Amino acid sequence: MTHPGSPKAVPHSLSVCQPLETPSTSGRRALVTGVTGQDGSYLAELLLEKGYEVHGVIRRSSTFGTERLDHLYEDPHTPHPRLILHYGDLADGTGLCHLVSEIEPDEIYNLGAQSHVRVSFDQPLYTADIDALGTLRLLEAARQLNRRKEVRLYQASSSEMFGKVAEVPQTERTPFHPRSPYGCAKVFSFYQTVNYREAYDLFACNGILFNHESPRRGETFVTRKITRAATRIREGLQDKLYLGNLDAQRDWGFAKDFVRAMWLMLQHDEPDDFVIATGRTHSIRDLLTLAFGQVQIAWQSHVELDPRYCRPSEVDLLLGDASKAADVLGWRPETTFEQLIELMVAADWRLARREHWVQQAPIAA
Ligand code: NDP
Ligand code: GDR
Repeated sequence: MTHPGSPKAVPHSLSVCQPLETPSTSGRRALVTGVTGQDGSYLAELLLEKGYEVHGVIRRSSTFGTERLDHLYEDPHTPHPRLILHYGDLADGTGLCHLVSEIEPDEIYNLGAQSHVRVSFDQPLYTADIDALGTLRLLEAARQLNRRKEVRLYQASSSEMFGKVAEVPQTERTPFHPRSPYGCAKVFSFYQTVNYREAYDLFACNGILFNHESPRRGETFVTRKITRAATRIREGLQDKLYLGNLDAQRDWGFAKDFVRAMWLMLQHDEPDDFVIATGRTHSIRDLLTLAFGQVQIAWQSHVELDPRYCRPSEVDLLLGDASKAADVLGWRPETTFEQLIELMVAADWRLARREHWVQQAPIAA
C-alpha cells in the first residue's frame, strides 16, 4: 500500500501515474471509494487476490484512519505497489474526475458514504451531498472516461431503500419506500445509476445489499455494538449496554461473502441490479440472546433502553430474496447468522481480553 500521507510518500501526481506504466498481474485496474470502510477493506483484499491493481480513495484527516487496510500495507518504495491510495472526497467532483481520468480504471466500486442511518437524521444535507450527489459526481467522471475506454461501475445500493416494506421478502421488483435521509439518498443514487446505464450505455450495476457485518464493522452499528459490549461486560470492562429499538428485524450476512457479489456483478455479460441477502431475518433480541449466550451472560441484566438510539421513522423488517443473484451470478452466502455472530464475538473477546490485560498491567516506573 502506498499512503499519500506517509512521510516518504511520492507526490500526488506521481502516485497516480507511476503504476500505469507497469501493468498488474491481471492487467486490470480498480478504483474503490470507501476503501477504508468495512466493505472497502474486504473488497480490496479480494481484488488484490485476483491480481488487480487497486486504487483506493481516502479522505484527508488528522489521523490515519487506514487501520482496516494495515495488513495490506506495502512499503511505498516497493517497485510496483498494487494498492495505491489517493486523497479524494465524494464532495469534490473535480477531484473525482481527475482521479478517474488519470487512473483509467477498468472497474469502479462506489462504496464511499455517510453510511449510518441514525446519523443521517442529524445530518440530512451532508448525507444527501455524499450519498446522493457524490454518486452523481462519480457517474459523471465515469461517463467521461467511458467515451474513450469501457469502464464498469458498481453502486452500493441498500435494502434501506425498501424501508416501509411493500412485501416480504423483498426482491428487485419490490417498490421503494425509504424511511430516512440515508434511504432517500440511496434511492436517488439507485435511479441515477440505472439512468446512466440506459442513457449513456455505461456498464453500471446496483447491488441492493442487505445488512452485512464482520469483526471490522464500525462499532456504532448494532451487531458490533452488541458483540463488543457482551465481551467487555464479560471481562468486567463495562456493565451496561444502551440500545434503541429491540424489535427491529434484519437480514444479516457476512461482509466477506457480500463483497464477492459486488465483483461478480461487474464480471457478468450484462449490467443489471441484484438483491444480495441471506434469506433469513432475526430481531435485535435474537442477536442479544445469541451474542450474550456465547459469553454465558443473561443480556436482560445489562441492557437498558435509551431513546437517543431510536429513529424518528424506523425500518421494522427486512428480509431479502437473492434468487436472481443465485441464478444469474451463481452467488450464494457461505456464512450463517450463527457463524457470523460467533466469529464477531470471538474477535471482540480477544480485543476485550487485551484491554483487560492492559488495564491490569503494572505501569513501569
Ligand atoms: P463504512 O461506514 O464502514 O465505510 C464507509 C466508507 O466511506 C469509509 O471508507 C469512509 O471513509 C468513506 N466515506 C465517507 N464519507 C466520504 C466522503 N465524503 N468521500 C469519500 N469517502 C467517504 O460502510 P460499509 O463499508 O459498511 O458500507 C459500504 C457501502 O455500502 C456504503 O455506501 C454503505 O452505505 C453501503 N451499504 C452497506 C451495507 C452494510 O450492511 N454494511 C448494506 C448496504 C449498503 P472514512 O474511513 O474516512 O470515514
Ligand atoms: P441499519 O443498521 O440501520 O440497518 O443500517 P444498524 O446496525 O445501525 O441498525 C440496525 C437496527 O438496529 C436497531 N438498533 C440500533 N442500531 C444502532 N446502530 N444502535 C443502537 O443502539 C440500536 N438499538 C437498536 C436500529 O434501530 C435498526 O433497526 C445498516 C448500515 O450499514 C447501512 O449503511 C446499510 O445500508 C443498511 O444496514 C442495510
